[in-house]
Amino acid sequence: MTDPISSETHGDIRIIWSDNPPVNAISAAVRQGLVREIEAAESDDAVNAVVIACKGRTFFAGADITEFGKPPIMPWLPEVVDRIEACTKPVVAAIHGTALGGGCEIALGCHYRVALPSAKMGFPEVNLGLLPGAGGTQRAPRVGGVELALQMATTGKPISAQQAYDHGLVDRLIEGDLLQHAVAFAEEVKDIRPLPKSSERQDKVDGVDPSVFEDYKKANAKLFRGDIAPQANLDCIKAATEMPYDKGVMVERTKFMELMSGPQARARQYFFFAERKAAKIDGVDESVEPREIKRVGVIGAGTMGGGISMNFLSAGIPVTIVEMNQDALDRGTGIMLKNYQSTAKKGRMTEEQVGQAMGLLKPSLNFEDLGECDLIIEAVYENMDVKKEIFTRLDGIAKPGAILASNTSYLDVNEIASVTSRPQDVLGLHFFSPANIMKLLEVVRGDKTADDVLVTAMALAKKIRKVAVVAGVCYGFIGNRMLIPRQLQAEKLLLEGATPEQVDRVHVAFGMPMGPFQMADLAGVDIGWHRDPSRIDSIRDALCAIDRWGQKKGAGFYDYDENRRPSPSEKVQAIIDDFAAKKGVEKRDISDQEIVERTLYTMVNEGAKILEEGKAQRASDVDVVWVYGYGWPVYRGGPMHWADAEGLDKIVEGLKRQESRLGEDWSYSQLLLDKAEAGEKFTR
Ligand code: T1G
Repeated sequence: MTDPISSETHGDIRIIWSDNPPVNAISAAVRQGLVREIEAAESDDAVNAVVIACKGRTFFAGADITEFGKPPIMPWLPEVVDRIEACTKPVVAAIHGTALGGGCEIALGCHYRVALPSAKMGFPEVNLGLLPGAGGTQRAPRVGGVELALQMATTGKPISAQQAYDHGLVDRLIEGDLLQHAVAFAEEVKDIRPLPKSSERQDKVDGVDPSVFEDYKKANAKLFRGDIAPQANLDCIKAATEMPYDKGVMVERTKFMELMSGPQARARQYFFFAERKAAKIDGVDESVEPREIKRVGVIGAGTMGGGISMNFLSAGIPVTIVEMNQDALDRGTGIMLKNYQSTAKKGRMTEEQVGQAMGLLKPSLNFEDLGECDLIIEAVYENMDVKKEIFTRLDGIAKPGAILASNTSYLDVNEIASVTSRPQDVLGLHFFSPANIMKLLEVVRGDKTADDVLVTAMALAKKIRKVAVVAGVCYGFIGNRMLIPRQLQAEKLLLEGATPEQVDRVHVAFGMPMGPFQMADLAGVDIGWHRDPSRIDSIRDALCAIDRWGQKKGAGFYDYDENRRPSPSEKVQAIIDDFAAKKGVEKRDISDQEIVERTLYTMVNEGAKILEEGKAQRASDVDVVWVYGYGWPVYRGGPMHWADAEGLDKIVEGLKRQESRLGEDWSYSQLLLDKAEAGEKFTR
């Protein structure tokens, strides 16, 4: 293993280099090398100042997460940062790329910081269920002020070099060659004493009104719901305003260790790698090249078609969008423009960028225009006959090598592919609504889908900033298939005595953004409805039959006021009671735990079936789908990681407890039973 740390000398300035691709993670070797080189520079009389810089694409991007959970290797990072700060000669951090976590802390341990304008600094530890554990919660407020430190540490969002400079976290922004200017800066400051030590600064932490912290928490309440790390970060920064550095840093260490040993940090660190693993396709050689996608065709300018198109337009990829009539086309493109303009109004894109994006859009009523596209995505009515008719036409129009994708959310992609002469070029691209916002993309691999088509889809997903997960062909793929048992049990629970509010409350308390019935009302109670008001086989049918299709109709499982605020509906309760009476279902008290077991444990069982049928590549992919597609709380890692944390034996026990109520179609996943029996886990 080559030593990632080296040094060179320019005149009387020592440069300490880190070269630890891909992101200069601060591994044990990096930590050991930094201490070695700082001590060497300090004892070398020919050296009057030091620059710490990184090769490759970024300054240190943080501690090496792969070391977490393993026996610590000395020196640990706090010691390294303190050693840099204690150096008797000035140390300058030369920052490019993303100085994150421990990388930001190393920079703060330096006496000075210079950065490229394109650089970013941040404390993403909170996204790992942690806090900056190498003095960052004490140094950042001392150098950048309490407000900035709170924002960085509790949100995990990086700040620009300009913002860092404006708040004093960076001493100079460098236009041009970073190293050359960093050495020049070191020359300028080499004789200045006393050395500016972040840990000794008090001006920005003395006399801070404690109400700042309560106010911040009130203004950012969402951050503090569920996740425990944001509060710990706030507490440490508050400590920086109440006690000297050496006491505050003990508070930081105590809280860091508490978080590190807790289930939320474990879940978030698991998820960090789960998300990256999802991008890998088992069994496809890394050498398989993606096809070039210069123009995308979208069939259907409805909510999905418009949202899907926006993803490509925003990534600078031209789109030809096709509709059946001018009204539908105008309505669809109008909504796309309105969405862009509201984004621009929020300052998240400029008017010019709106113009650029819309300038790449080619609306058309002519199906033949799709002949110029390299990827064509069908986003029309969820009906197999309609889709088959479209793919039959596409087969005759699309150019050779064009990829033909369906945005279907449930239907059989193999059956759709079977009407074409090119099933190897067909797959599913299941976007989640709203398609221009939701990050999840299920890439549905047909039996005949070619490897390079799959590789193209995964590469394109990254380009349009989606988190893609490969799914096999089955009804509902991964996410929606696991919704089925959840919704089935949720509706059965209503007949047995639970209310929509109770079921939803249990799910929101668990950490979901909304419960099954709130979600049904938002997405549309009529999704998948057979449209026959005379046929009433379920509570859903009964609601659809009287136009209670959800928020869009002002009523669904809940009543809604003009601001779409939900309230329990007596009418719905009457429908439920009537239905229960007709079915002869006895009402009884339902415990919250029963709701968890019948809706969440059955989801885990379905996830296990998806795995045993090979419809997901790995358990962590199932978790990525549920976090990004449905808002499963990351601090619980995802359904399969959560099940592991609960204990699979406990999951099986719970299901057995509920078995008599789960319905005649209920069956156990053999994989779940086997793993529970063997004391194994899904996600380790
Ligand atoms: N440790 C180990 N590996 C890492 C890593 C890290 N910190 N960051 C990235 N990688 C790997 C990643 O798994 C992937 O590997 C490859 O690098 C490229 O990453 C004490 C405790 C820097 C913005 O949380 O946010 O410091 O899949 O695909 O999209 O206070 O990586 O190729 O095998 O994400 O260009 C705090 C985490 C740590 C930053 C680049 N730091 N990383 O994004 O590439 S905790 C973080 C990122 C800490 C101290 C505390 C991103 C990135 P592979 P990538 P990218």
